[in-house]
Amino acid sequence: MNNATINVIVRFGDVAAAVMARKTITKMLFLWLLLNVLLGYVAQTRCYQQMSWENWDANSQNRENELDKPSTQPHIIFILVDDQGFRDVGYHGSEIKTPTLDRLAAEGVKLENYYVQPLCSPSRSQLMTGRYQIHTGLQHSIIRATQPNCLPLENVTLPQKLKAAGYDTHMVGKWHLGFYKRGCMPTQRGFDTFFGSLLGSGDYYSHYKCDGAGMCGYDLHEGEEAAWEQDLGLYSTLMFTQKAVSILENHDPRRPLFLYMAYQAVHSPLQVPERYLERYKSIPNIYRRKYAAMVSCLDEAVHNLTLALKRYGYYDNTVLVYSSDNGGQPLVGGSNWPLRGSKATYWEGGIRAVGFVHSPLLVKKRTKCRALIHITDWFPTLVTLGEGTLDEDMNLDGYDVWEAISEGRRCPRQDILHNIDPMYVKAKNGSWKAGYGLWNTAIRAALRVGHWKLLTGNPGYSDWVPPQTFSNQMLTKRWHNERVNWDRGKSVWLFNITADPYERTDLSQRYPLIVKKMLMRLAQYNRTAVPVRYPAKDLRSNPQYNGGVWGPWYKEEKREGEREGEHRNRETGRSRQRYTDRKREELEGGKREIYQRVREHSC
Ligand SMILES: [Ca+2]
Repeated sequence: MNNATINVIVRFGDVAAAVMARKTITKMLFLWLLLNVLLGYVAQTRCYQQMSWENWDANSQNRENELDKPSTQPHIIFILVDDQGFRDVGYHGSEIKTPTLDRLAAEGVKLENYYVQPLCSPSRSQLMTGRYQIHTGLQHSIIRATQPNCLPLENVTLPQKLKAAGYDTHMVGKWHLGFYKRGCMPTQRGFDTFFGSLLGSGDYYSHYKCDGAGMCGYDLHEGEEAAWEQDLGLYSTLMFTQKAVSILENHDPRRPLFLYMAYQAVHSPLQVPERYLERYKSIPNIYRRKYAAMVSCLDEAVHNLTLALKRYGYYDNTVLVYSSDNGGQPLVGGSNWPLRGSKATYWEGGIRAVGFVHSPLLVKKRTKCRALIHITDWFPTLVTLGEGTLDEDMNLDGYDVWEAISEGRRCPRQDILHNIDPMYVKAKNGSWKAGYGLWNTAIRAALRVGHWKLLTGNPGYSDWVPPQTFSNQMLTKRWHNERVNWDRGKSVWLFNITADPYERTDLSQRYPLIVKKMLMRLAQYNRTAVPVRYPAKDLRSNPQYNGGVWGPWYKEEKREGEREGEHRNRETGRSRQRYTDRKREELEGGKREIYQRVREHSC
């Protein structure tokens, strides 16, 4: 092969290589373009899908649904009844008919080992704070109308905690936690609104309350003012229910609601619309008959309240708690039979209460909860249910008992300090010696640990009182004779409450070691007690200095803007006083019927 031939072959090879390279580039270019077209289509399709009106509508609907969605926080309706005795509900074998309470309890969870305090202010203070009386300074008696005293302001309250968790908080009914200065009023302690009385045991129609001679005044309030304009002279059970229904009607059920419904009923004075009395003609004792009628009216009120919960769209997401604040008072018709003692005592009749939870949100319904539950437990239980926060430095005495109630799980509470009251009249027979040098048994105290209950000092009226004791029927003397003979001279008692719920067999002599252990526990608790707050009567509290109205009398907290209002108040004070005087005259003259004529269709 000559050189010319070789050159031709080389040139041909270069051309071929060049042609091959161009084809490859063209192919790659084509594939790149194809890929771009495909990606563009996909992107365009996705974009179209995102921006279509249908999808836009659906998305915006989802966002709205998110806003419309009911809160996961349940509505909390807490019904606190005044002085309803352990026996005074149908399902505890009472002759009093309470079909609503029976049904609500039967469909929910009956609390059959449930404890409160023996008096109004103590129970209410523990409900509001989740703390024992020895930790708030309210361990003695009640907060009296004339005392410059109230639930100490350093305590965070249940409505404050729920409010911080996003709840709207409303209170209707009886406060009884002090009002001597503005900062003590319910609307300053966590409630958005308040309609009710600051004290207890006022007239059910005129809402007029006397606390000793010359200390009389009007006690119905809207917020922090006297509710003169709103007062139609209605029976309070009916009036408070109407107010609660109005709150439910005007509140948005998508927002969590806390309604504290603290009925004046069924505390004395024994007043009730006539038609409820007709059901109890067969009860010979007039006190018991009136009391029974008052309970029936209350039962109807709770019925109307639950109807409103359903009507206005709350019911499915509601936890309703029902509780009495202390035991019944047999002298005015109440009954704790067969429990021992009564209101104001540390016997079971004073502190073991009617209570139940009704809610579609309960896991196990139609059951009885026999776990030890105490009124301080509502604070952590309800704050946790409401998705609120519990800080460790709150030093709560209550436990979250929701799982014990709702699912029947083990209850975290194993004991209850019923109280230590160092101011109560000392028991004559009490001594350090009787308390093995561990405790002065002259001091009034009561402690529960598991099945055991220990009492020291003077626990209070200790008889067992059958419901008809004060009737005009013949009674056996058996129950009355039992008490005085074998209780005289004692200052320590020990009972196994599970085996002996009626406290008939004192075991303190048989089990001295258990007594000693429990006395040591009392002493331990006592080391954590704060000083008792029980100030002397302050005559400046007299309503005559406040336009005839019970209300704050410490003026130093007045805001600048209120100065102007003071002049107006002085001006209107006289006319209010005239109004108050007229009401008193009407009452004293037996003219209550003018109030009773006002519509009383239903409680
Ligand atoms: Ca009470």
